[in-house]
Amino acid sequence: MTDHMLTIALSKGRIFDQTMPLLAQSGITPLDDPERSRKLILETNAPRVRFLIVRASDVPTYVQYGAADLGVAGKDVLLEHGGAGLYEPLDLGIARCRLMVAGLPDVAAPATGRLRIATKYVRSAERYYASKGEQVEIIKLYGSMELAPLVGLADRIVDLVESGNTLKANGLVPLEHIADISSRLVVNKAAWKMKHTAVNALLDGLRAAVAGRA
Ligand code: PRT
Ligand code: MG
Repeated sequence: MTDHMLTIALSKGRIFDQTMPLLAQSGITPLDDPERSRKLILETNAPRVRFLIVRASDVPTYVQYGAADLGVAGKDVLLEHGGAGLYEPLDLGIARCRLMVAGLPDVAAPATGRLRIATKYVRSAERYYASKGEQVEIIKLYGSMELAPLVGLADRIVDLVESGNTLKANGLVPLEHIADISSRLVVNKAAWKMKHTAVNALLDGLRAAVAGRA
């Protein structure tokens, strides 16, 4: 195995698709397409750079523990992870969406008892309702949050909204805006020191690519 100078953790789908043009402008292109190849380690044209293909929510973990030097993760994922062991030096401005509270239209909060909130964003939801001074019951889900209010599992959901089509298709409406979300470059704190030259070169390339896009 070659001694890789930089290992970058990415998830398949929108983050990979939207990060590739930025990396390409910095001179880095993968030798395989992760949607077609089943490889989880992708070599690139740059002999000392490789990509790891991981679940979106696992990117901060790979970087935190130094299995990857850098990664690209949604702010939603970083808010849940907490950011331990990571620097977040660059907002890539990609995979934009909003973290929102949504629910059925014209449904009042229950007169008694706590509002039930279904979400996979437990920490963000807890923080949001705590900041409003509201006591709620958070119900952790791993996906298809939109279903929860339709079948009486929860009064509201906290989820990402992009076009709003998913909410609309399920008869839900956006109710409250919690945060604007985009994907961030994250760097392992040790790699930031030990591989500063390589990390900085990549960061400069990505910064220029992001600025050129704005
Ligand atoms: O799919 P997997 O379980 O592996 O992980 P993931 O769903 O976290 O990954 P992925 O690739 O779907 O999302 C990666 C990142 O993209 C997220 O962490 C966000 O930062 C960002 N992003 C941007 C989004 C969306 N837009 C988005 N629309 N992530 C998810 N969605 C989903 C949303 O959860 C909802 O179900 O799309 C639906 C809403 O879209 P609209 O257009 O119908 O409003
Ligand atoms: Mg997904």
